[in-house]
Formats: sequence, structure tokens, C-alpha cells
Amino acid sequence: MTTILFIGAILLLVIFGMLLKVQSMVDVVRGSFSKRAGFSNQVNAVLFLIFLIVGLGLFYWITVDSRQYYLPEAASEHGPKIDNQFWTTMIIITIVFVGTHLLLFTFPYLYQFKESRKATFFPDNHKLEFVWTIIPAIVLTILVLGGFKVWSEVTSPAPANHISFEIVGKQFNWMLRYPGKDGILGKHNFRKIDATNTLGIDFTDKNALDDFMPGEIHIPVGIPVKFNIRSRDVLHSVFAIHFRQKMDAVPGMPTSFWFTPTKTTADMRAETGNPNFTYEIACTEVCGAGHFGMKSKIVVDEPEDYAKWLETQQSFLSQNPDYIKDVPENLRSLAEQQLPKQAATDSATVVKAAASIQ
Ligand SMILES: [Cu+2]
Repeated sequence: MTTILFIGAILLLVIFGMLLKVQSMVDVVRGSFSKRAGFSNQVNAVLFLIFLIVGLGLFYWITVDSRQYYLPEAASEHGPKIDNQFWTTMIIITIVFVGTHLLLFTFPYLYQFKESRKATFFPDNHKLEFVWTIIPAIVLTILVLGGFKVWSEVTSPAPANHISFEIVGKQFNWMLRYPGKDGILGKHNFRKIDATNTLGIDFTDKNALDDFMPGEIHIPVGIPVKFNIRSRDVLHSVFAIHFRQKMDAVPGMPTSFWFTPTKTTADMRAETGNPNFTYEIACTEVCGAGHFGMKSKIVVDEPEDYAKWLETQQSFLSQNPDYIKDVPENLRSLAEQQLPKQAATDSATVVKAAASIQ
């Protein structure tokens, strides 16, 4: 069907071209070919008008039809500010877009060539140049400053009561690390990365001993949360659209943002009427063949549910007691508190065995 329509459209264009050619040949026979502009000039003028009407019609249709793809509900404190900024920009550029196109396509029609009309010689006009330079400059400055204000907010140091965790991109998934009970993320070192310690947690730092790596992100509602972002290989990008946050994950250059979530997952399910609603992070940097699958789930809990979830999490060390051998002597007793009882006694054996190998 599409092919037939396509061939039909091409044939129509060919017929149209032939008609114009016949018309100019008739002009030659009649001896009127010496005219400075022929019939085709009028045809082009009308085509400009048709293009304008069809184009604006399509523009209106796509604007209304794609409402389903518009930004979803904002669920962070600064979210409405970003939306405000976005829609102000959209309204301004829509007015400019429609206005300039009305002028661009009606003028060729209104001022098409006529034998009887002489064009005005109009080389320049300083007043006009001044107006169309100053007005966009002022409008753009206001828009940029507005955006800069919101951007500065989310990239500024997080409030003192914030919680923070680490999100690290690699081809092709997000890895997470929470600071554990001490609330401080331990150091990391790329030399320590192996098949299990995928983030290179450095166990010579005492803050790292209780760090844990959950499978999904949990954050409490109403409390500022800071994302510490890293990448292990190529550029990735953390895009949390419901929280109106986006930040690149750059190899070798830690980045971060913070925000305060305002709606729990349960609130959002009630609000959207979708019992399966889930907050998600998508990677928005084309990072390789598996890019499309790179997402992570975020659960926004009530603070007490968040506390309960924290309680159920087990530190990396408790799940991988072998790494106790990387803990320096002076921290070993502290590290052993992380281990399940049996593993703690085993760990002494592990350490002894490791020592005897060396
Ligand atoms: Cu990616």
C-alpha cells in the first residue's frame, strides 16, 4: 500500500513537471516566452502557501497526538521548576516558529513577481537589525538564567541531612553501593576491581567495611538524596525522568546531583492509576550494543519502610567473607563484626591460609 502511494506521488510529480514543460512550449509558440516570468512563477507562489497550510496542520497534529509522550508527573521538589522552565521555553519557541513560518511562506506568495510592480531597494535598516538582535538576546538571557538557577540548585552541595549512595555505569548495567550504617561510603580503587568486587571497594578504609551493594535503589520520600555517579568504562548517563534529573557518568570524573523525592512509589501508583508503576533510571548515552537494556529500578519508600529495608541489607563483606584478607590487621576485628558467626570463625582460617600461600 505504501509503495503504491509512493509510486503514485512520484507519477503525479512527473505529470506536473510535464504540464509545466508543455506550458512553456506553448509560450514559445505564442511568442510570449520573452516574458520575464512565466506560469511556473505563479505555481511556485501557490505551492508556498500550500506548504505552509499543510505544514502547520501537521505541526498541530503531531503536537496534539504526541501528548502521550510528554513529560510524566514530576516527583521531586525541584521538578515543577524544571517543568516550568521547559514549558516557558516551548511556548516562546512555538510563537517564534509559527510567526517566522507565516512570514516565510506568505511573503513569496504576496510578493511574487509582477510585471507591473517594482521592488523597493532596501539594503539595510539599523533600527530593524537592532530590534531583532536585542529582543532575542534579552529573551535568551532570561531563559538561560532561569535554567542556570535550577541547575545550580541540584548540583550544589546537598543539605546536611541528605542520604547518599553510589551508582556506577558499566557496559551494560548500573552497579549500586550504599554506605551502610556509618552513612559514609568507603574508598574505592580501580586496582581492586575483580569479578566479585565489581566496584573496586577498598577494604583498607574502615568506612568501606559495612558498604553494601543492593540490586535496586531505595530512597526515602521527603529526604534529600545524593547520587554519586561514576563510570567504569565509557560515557553513560543517569536519567531519572520522574525526578527531572540527568547527569553523565564519565570515566575518571565523578559527578553527582541531589534532589528531594516528593511521592512514594505507592503514591505514584495511586496517582497514575497504574498498579505496576515503577520509577526507573535509563542510560541516555548511546554506550554500545547493550545500551537499550541499561536500566535500574528506584523504589521511593516512606522513611520507616526505608529504615526497614536498610536493616535487611547485608554488607558486601558479609556476603563475600573471603575479602577479609584485604582488610588490614588493625581493622580486622571491626570487619569481623560484619561477618555471619560461622564465617567469622572461618575467616581466621581464610586469613591464615592466605598468609601461608604468600
Ligand atoms: Cu550506558
